[in-house]
Amino acid sequence: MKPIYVTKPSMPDLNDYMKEIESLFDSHWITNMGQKHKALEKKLVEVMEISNVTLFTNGHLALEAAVDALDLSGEVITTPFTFASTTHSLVRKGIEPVFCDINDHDYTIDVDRIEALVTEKTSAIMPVHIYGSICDVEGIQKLADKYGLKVLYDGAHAFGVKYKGEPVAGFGDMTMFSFHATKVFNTIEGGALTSTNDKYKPVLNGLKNFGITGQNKVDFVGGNAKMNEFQAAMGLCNLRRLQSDIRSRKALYELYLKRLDDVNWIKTLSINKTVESNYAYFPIIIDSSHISRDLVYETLKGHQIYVRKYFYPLTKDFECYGDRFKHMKTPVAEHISNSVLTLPLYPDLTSEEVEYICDRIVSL
Ligand code: T4K
Repeated sequence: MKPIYVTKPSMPDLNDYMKEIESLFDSHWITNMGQKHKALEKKLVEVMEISNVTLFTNGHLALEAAVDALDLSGEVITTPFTFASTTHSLVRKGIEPVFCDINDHDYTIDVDRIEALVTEKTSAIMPVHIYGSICDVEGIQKLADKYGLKVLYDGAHAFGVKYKGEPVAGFGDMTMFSFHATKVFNTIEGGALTSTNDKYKPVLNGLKNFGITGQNKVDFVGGNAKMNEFQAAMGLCNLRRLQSDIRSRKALYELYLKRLDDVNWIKTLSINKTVESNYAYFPIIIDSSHISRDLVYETLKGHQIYVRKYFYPLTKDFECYGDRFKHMKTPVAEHISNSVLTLPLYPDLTSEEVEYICDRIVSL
């Protein structure tokens, strides 16, 4: 058996990609919002069923641009059970993250705990659609409306997901999607911001291109976060395999469920009936009274199965933050973070490999 990693990026057929990039070798226009960038943005407006899509070179810089575009300041209520990017995007912009706990069924923000964290300094809520689980968008919007707060979703994992039949790209003031190599849809590195509000698109275009709004005009103190043409070409090719990729993921997800759902020391992630999933991740929660999470991790590693502890440690406990956030208690997030493993899941994974992984796990 070859080593099995937690994920393996979807890649198009080489000839398909060569055909897609051929014109770039004629035009020599390889970045700065060229034809491929335009074509991908247009296609994503269709696929994501949303009026405004702005592409970025990666998801993280998209998040930072969103913080600027929404003019966030003071405190933002968010969760620590996430990738470094979510918390860093706030701290790097001089904002104080205020950590709310998560719920223990789909690991998204616990809406019932948000209100107690609102202060005069709160400018927004930044929840995470973790693993592609969709937050309680109605409950969050209700609170945002009550206190006049912005809502910025970190939807890095939620590309293509629908909630009650609605595309997830349209909730809140803005949503960020990551198109990193490890995601359900990738542009190698890449990301996008979506919004139903037309006013943000020109601002975001400025923020990702030095604030340049015309040849002799610079309106914003923007940075550089443009997606290049080779990334966009990869995206155009990968969109053509998206539906079959999601079908393959679903079949493997269901096989994992069949094998692991009845194991009494493992809790799997139940997909809410209101959610049309993209099957991005397969997290399991290990009952430590049976076996420690780290022993499962190490044992699988011994079989060359490289599962990951997404997401451990909590971002608020990162060394770079020292004791700064230690006083903010999030016991559910702490428990999940100490007990979670994400198993390999990607379209090229075979059912035999899933059976092999499950055989190793259930024998523990
Ligand atoms: N918000 C959330 C909630 C996120 O999860 C992320 C990113 C972001 C924001 C920021 O979005 P981006 O700026 O990244 O667009 C990986 C990804 O790099 C990261 O995008 C992702 N979340 C995070 C959950 O996973 P690492 O540090 O775990 O990656 P790495 O290099 O260890 O790769 C994981 C596995 O993937 C490897 O063991 C093997 C496989 N792999 C990876 C790469 C890069 C490949 O087979 N080929 C590859 O090219 O962060």
